[in-house]
Amino acid sequence: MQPNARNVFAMFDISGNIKRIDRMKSGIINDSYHVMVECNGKLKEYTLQRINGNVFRHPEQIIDNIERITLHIKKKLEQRGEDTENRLLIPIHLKTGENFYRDDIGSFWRLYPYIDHSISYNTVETPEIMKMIGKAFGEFQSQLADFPAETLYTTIPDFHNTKKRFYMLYDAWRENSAGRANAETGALLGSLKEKEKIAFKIQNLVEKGEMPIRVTHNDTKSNNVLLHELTNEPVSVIDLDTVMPGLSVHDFGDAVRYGANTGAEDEVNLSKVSLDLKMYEAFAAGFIPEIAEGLTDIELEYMSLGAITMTLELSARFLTDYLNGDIYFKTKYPNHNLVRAKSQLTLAEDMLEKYEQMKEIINKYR
Ligand code: GN1
Ligand code: MG
Repeated sequence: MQPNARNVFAMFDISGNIKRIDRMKSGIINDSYHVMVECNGKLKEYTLQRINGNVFRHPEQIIDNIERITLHIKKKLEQRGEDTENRLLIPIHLKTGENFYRDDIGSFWRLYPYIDHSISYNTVETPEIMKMIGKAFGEFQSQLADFPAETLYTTIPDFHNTKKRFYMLYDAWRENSAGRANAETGALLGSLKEKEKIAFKIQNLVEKGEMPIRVTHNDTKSNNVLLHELTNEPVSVIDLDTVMPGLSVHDFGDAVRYGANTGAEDEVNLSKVSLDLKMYEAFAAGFIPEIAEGLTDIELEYMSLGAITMTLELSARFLTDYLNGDIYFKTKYPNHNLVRAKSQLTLAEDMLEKYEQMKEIINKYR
């Protein structure tokens, strides 16, 4: 049986009495709880999380990565005389000293301070907000520019290896374990396969050693940034589970894929899905100047292709999971992953039509 969040919380080195614990609506991988504690008449808040062990094979390595990354950022903020209170997800330790709790059924739990007075956006409404999200991810990357990437654990190997993602799709199709290989999924797969050449371009450059490897976030959805509730200035970048050596063009691309879509990631009505170039430009305007100093020409050249690549990759990942019987992403209804795969493919096709414009926009930042 799943242990109770209240009992798990009690293992951590926190004093005070729990006032309430609420399950939070969260990402599509982990489970999160908001915990409110009263200590000496003051209320304190925390985020308790159970890590999905199916996705992350070594949660203890993730927590280690996160602790080192957040302490590095803390030092950077202090050097610049910036406030570090209420903006860093530094893992809180157990009473026994470890930085995570492992329950009897093998689940891993971690505890963070809860960052208040901030908002995260599931859908980005305005270019102004999109620009701030870009700025947040850009700052994050620049704060970690001098972090030794090779000392981080690779929490999910080949996470953004687009070629492997496509090959996993082809395997899932052949294995057909959920009996979902049919004309509809076949057409979708065919459409992705047709775009292999463009989808594999960046990975081919990685293999030739032509793309700089940096410490990147790798899951740059808009809801992984906290902005100040009043000023919309970046407060913190969250969901650091996939922070590992990666590519700046992937961080750019994933953020655009998610936040610059005129429809939802899982939009059923495909006529609503397209790339909003204003949002795309706004993200670039926030992101690129923050990291511009360190960017190479090749990264600038492939920035827009990063968006197309990530969108095709996600379409392939969602379709793979659908063919495998929905074992990776949480789903809300039976063909949710299929809907996601179609919607992402539609977005990628629109991006391909707008590719020249996307490149021109990036050229403004050269
Ligand atoms: C997952 O859990 P969440 O929502 O932050 C996934 C991302 C996908 C995203 C698609 C570890 O992110 O790679 O882009 O869903 N995270 C992992 O919505 O696989
Ligand atoms: Mg998330």
